[in-house]
Amino acid sequence: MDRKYRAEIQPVNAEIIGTEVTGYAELIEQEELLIIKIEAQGTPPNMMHWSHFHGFTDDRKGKVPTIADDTNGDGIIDLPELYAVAGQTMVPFDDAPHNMCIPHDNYPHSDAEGNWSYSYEVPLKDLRAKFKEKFGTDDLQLNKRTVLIHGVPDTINLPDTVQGTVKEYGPHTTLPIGVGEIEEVND
Ligand SMILES: [Cu+2]
Repeated sequence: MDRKYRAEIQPVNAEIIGTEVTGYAELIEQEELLIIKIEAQGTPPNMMHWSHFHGFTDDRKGKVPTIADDTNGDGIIDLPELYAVAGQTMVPFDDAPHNMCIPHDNYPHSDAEGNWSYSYEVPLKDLRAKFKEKFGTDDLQLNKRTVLIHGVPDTINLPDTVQGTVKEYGPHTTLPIGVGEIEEVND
């Protein structure tokens, strides 16, 4: 039987980017496919946005961070502060989620209005195998994961206290701007 999940995306760091990121993600877990759909609004326009599901490997449920989670008090939730609350990066919403390759450019791009949508049908067998290789279990535990949208333009001035470098990508690419908690939907 299909299992259906949904996340309502909440704005994070809205004061920094000047717009509020909203939208939703829908995930349908079928026998052989994970069908993913994301609709995002209010993201900085005309740029790539890294997007993933995040989570913990110790059964904790990932949460949307609040300003209370800004542990270094610089007024910004950066990637390390996000990890502590929403969990680490797990599966990308890119051109091959089942490869679980994170640092690259093949992520959704926002239009001139700051909107974008994403859809993908992921082969579950491949995704579970890769997930097990990386995290030691093939149980995706989708109802404990968070949906993340990242990315602000380089023109936004970020203080030196903001961390979050992944390979050649800096804090502008990885800055969290929208987070949603994935819940199972029964309808
Ligand atoms: Cu992420």
